[in-house]
Amino acid sequence: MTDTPQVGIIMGSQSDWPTMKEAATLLEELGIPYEKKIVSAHRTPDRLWSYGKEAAGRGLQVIIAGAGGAAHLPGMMASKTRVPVIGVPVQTRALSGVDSLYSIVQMPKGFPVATMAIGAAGAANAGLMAAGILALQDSGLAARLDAWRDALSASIPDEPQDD
Ligand code: RP5
Repeated sequence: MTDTPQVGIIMGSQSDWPTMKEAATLLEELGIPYEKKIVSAHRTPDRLWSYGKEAAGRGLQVIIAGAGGAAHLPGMMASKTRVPVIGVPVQTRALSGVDSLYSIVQMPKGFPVATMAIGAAGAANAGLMAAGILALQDSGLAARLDAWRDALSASIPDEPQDD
């Protein structure tokens, strides 16, 4: 997207993208400019450091950080910037993402990460959470988010159907 990004979607690996794409899809649907980057706590620590150092100055308002396994990316990013960090635990093969969840959710006092559910639903909700935060200062976005929520509610049938 060409507009200055308001949201940064970062992930530890290319393999996280199918999950994190859910967040990107929501941001696109709601017309929120974002960027997406691979930033690994373990493999590219210098990239993590400079991304965190520059985030606020570049105008990022929310960072969505997804990682799997020993998922230190969201917490390390929260230690480096005051921009709110939403953490997405990516589902893993070995431990089903419980490892990712535990790595992200138990932050020490002082450096919060708003932790979502494991996997695709968590990534989509991260996009919606970012939208809700930005909508506090943007009435146009607030209206689009309200309409999105109303459409979801309207799509739920009253009764279950046979297959
Ligand atoms: C983490 O290790 C990444 O966030 C990813 O979820 C996991 C596995 O990475 P790859 O080995 O697939 O690159 O750092």
